Amino acid sequence: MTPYGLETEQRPEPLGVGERLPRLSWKLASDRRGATQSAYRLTAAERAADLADPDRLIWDTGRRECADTILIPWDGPALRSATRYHWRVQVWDETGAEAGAAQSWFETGLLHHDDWTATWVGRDPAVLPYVEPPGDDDRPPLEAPPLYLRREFHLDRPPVRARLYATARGVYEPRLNGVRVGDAELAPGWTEYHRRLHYQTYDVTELLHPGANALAAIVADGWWCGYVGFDARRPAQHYGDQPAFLAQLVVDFADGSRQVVATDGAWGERPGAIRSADLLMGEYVDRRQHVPGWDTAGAAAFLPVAVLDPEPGPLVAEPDHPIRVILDVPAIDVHQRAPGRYIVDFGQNLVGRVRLTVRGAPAGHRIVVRHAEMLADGELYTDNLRTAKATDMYLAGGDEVEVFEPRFTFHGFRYVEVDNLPGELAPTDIVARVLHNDTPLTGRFECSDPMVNQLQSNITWGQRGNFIAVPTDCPQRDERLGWLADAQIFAPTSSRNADVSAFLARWLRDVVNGQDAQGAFRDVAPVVALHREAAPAWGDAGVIIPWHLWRAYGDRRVLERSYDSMLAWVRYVHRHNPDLRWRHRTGNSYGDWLQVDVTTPREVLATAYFARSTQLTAEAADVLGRHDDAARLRDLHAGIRAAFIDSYVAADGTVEGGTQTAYLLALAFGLLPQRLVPAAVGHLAADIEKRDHRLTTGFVGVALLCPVLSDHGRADLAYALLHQEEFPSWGYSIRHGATTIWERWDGWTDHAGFQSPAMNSFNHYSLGSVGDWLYGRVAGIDQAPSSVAYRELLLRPLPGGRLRWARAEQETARGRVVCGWSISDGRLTVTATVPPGCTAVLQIPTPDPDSVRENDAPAAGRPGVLGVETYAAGVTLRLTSGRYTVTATAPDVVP
Ligand code: RAM
Repeated sequence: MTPYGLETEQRPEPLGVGERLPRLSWKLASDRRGATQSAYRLTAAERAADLADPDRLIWDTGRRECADTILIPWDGPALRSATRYHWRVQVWDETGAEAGAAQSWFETGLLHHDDWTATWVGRDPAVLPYVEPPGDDDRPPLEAPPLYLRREFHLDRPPVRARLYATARGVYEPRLNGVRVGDAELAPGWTEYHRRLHYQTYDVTELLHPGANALAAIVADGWWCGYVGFDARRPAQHYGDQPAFLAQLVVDFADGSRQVVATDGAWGERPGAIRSADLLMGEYVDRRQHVPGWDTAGAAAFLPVAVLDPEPGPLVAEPDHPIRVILDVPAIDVHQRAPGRYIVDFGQNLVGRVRLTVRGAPAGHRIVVRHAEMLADGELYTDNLRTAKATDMYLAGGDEVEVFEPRFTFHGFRYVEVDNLPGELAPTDIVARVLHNDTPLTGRFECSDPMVNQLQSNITWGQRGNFIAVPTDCPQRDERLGWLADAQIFAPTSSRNADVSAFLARWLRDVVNGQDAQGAFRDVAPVVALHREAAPAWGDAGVIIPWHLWRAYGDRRVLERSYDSMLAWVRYVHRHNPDLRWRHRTGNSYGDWLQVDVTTPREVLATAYFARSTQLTAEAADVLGRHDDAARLRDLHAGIRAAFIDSYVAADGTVEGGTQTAYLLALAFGLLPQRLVPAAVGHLAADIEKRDHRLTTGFVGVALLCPVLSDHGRADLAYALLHQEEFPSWGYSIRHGATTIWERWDGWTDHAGFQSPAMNSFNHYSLGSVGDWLYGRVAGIDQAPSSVAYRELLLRPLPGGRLRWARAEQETARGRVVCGWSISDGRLTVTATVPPGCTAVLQIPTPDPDSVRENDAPAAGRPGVLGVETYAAGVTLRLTSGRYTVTATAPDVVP
C-alpha cells in the first residue's frame, strides 16, 4: 500500500497558501485486497533533507491510530509568511506493518496584512491624457488602453529565492526581464472584489540576475472595469473606473538578507500594443505600437504612474487552480468565403481564443477575427451573442511573420471568421486555445453507444467552457454570470469529471458574501445584477453546494464556513412563509426554467426546495455537532413535508401540476407518504409514455429525471429518454451536431430554426446534469447515503437500454474507483476497483444468484468478499478494498 497524490489545501505543492491551518491529504493505492490504513504519522521540516532528522523536525504527530487520509489540519507551530514547509506522511496497514511513505511541500503566502508594503498604482490621467491615433473608424469602442507598467531595480548578487506576489484590479500578465511570469490567464479571476481580491504567488528565482532587472506587467480592464454581465454599463459601475496593479517582489540572498521591490510611485506607465481589451467585446492590438524591450532593463523612459491607493485592501491568497490554456484544438476546416475572408471550423464548441499566424501583412494592415458558436447559411451566426462583440482585431506591425493571440478576453465559439487576411489561410496557421480553471480532470465515462459518449463529451466541454473564474451560465454572450441554480444543478456532475473542490469552495465565499442581512442569497455570485432575493432552487445553491462538497470531498471546513448562511437562508424563507408553503419572497421565481410545453407550479417547486434546504441544513448541523439546531430543523422539515402533502398531493398520488418535474421533486426529496410512492411513480411513467418517451423538464427537473426513474424500478424509461433522438432530448441536439450542452432544448429545431436570439446559448451546462447519473447508475459508481468522500461505495451497474457495456473511473479524494460492466453471450461481467480504506456494496443484477462468480470461483469466501446476499434483482457482494471481476448470468435487458 502506498500513499500518493499528496495535497495541501486540495492542491499539489501549492505556492502562497493563505490558510493558517492548511489541511493535508493523501490517497492510497494497493493491489492487495483488504488493504487499509490503520495509522499515520505526519512530520514537517523547513528543508526537505531535514525530514530524515528527528531533531530537525518542526512538527511530528507521532503515530496516530487513525484511518483518516483527507484534509487533516496542520496542528504544528504557527506558520510564518512566505515559507516553504516540507511534509511527509508515513502509513501503517491493517496488520500494523509499516506500509509506505511519501512527501510533499507547501509554501505560505503573505499571511499578515503588515507583510504588504506595495501600493496600488495605475494611470495618472493628468500625466497621460490618452489620444487615440486617427484613422481607424472601424475599431471597437476604446475608452482606455491597458496599462503597460514597469520598474527597474538592481541586484548586487544572485538571489537564492525570489517570489512575486501580485494582483490587479482588472486582469494582468506579470513580466520579468522580458519574460512572461507563470502561466496563469486572466488572473486574479473574479471574486466579490471589495470583500476578497486574490493575489497570485510566482517563483521567479530563475528569472533574476545580478545587475539591472526590470519587473513589468500589462493590466487590462477584466471584470473590474470592463463590460460584465448583461447590464452594458461601463466603466465604474461594478467595482471601479480604472485598472490598477499591486505587486511585491521579495528577493532572498544566501546571507539571509532580503530585498523587496514593490509597486509604488517610482513605477512607469505607457500604453503599448494592446489598444483595448474587454472580456465581452474582444481585444484590439496594434503591433506598430509595440515597444521592443519595454519590459527589460534599459528601456525608454515611461511616464510616472499615479499611486491610487496606499491601502492594499482585502487581499487573499488564491486558494484554487488558476485559469490556464489547457489545450489547443486544431482547425478541422478552413473555407474561403471571399478574397481574404475565411470561415474556420474547430469541430468543437469551446471557450478561449485563437492564435493566428499572419504572413506578409504590411504595417497597419487590419485583420479582424470574429467568433460564433453556430453558422447560418455558411456565415457566422452571432445574433445570440447579444451585445458581446466577441471581435478581435490586429493591426500588423509589418514583419514577415507575426503571431496574433489576444490575452485579456475570451470567447465561446466553434467557428471564427478571419477577415482581410493577406494571402492564404493555411489550416496550421490558426489554432483554438482552450481556457478554463485548471481543475484536474478526475473522471472518465464510456459506453458502447456513440450517442451517449457524445453526450458525455458535450457535458465535459460544457464544464470546461463554463468553469472560468466562476461557474458561469454561459461563456459567449453578454452574461457569463455565476448563476446559482445552474451551479447547484451541475455540481454533482462537475465533481465526477474534475476535482472542483477548491474551485467551488472558493466561489461559495462569493455566494455567502452575496447574502443580505435578512438571510436572502442572490441569484448570482458575485452580485453585479439582480439585486433582490434569490429564486427558489437558485438561492438553495447556498445550502446544496456546501453539502455536496462535504459529501463528495469530505470538506468539513466548507460546511463550517457556510453553515450560518445556510441556516440564515432557511430561516429567511421560513420567516416569510410561516404556513410552510414557499409563496412569498420568491424573487424572480423562474420555476422549472426552460421547461417544455408544461408549467410546473412555482409554489410546488419552491416548497419542495424549502423542504430540501431545511433537510440538508439539518444534516449539516448534525455533522457540525449542532444537534439542537438539527432537531429544530427536522421538526421544520416535517412540517414543510406535511404542508406539501396537504396542499399539493391528492389521495391517488397525483401531485399538483401533474408535470414530470412535480413528481420528480416529490419523489427525489422524499415528500410523499410511502404508500403513495408507487402511484406517483406510475403517474410520472404514464406522462413519459404518453409523450412517446419525451421529457418536459427544465433546468430544475432534468437533474432528477433519470435518477428517480432508475431508483423506482423504471430504468427502462430512463434509458428510453437517454436514447431518445426526437425533440426534445439530448439526442436531438446531438443529431443536429451539438458538441456542447445547449441552454434550451429548442435552441435549434427542424420546425422553428434558431430560438429567439434574446436568450439562446449553445454552451450551458444545466441540462447536462444527467452526467452524474451516467457515472452513478449507468456505470455504477456511487456512495452510500451516510458515506463521505466515497468511503462506503455503492456500486450499482445498471445494464439497460441499447448498451452492451459501460465503464467509469473516478479519482476520488481517497483513491481510484472503477466500476464497469459488459454483457456478451448471455454473461454479465462486472469489474470494480475499491481503494484502500474503502468498502463497497456491489450489486450484480442477475436472474440466477447461483451463477455469480468472482475470478472464476464462487464469490462467497473469496478474499475481500465479506458477504453475499440476494436482493430483488440479483446478488449483492460486500467488498473490502481491491480489484474484482465478477461474472453472472446476464439480466434480460439488453437487446
Ligand atoms: C438565464 C440563464 C441562466 C438562468 C437564468 C434564470 O439568464 O439561462 O442560466 O439561471 O436565466
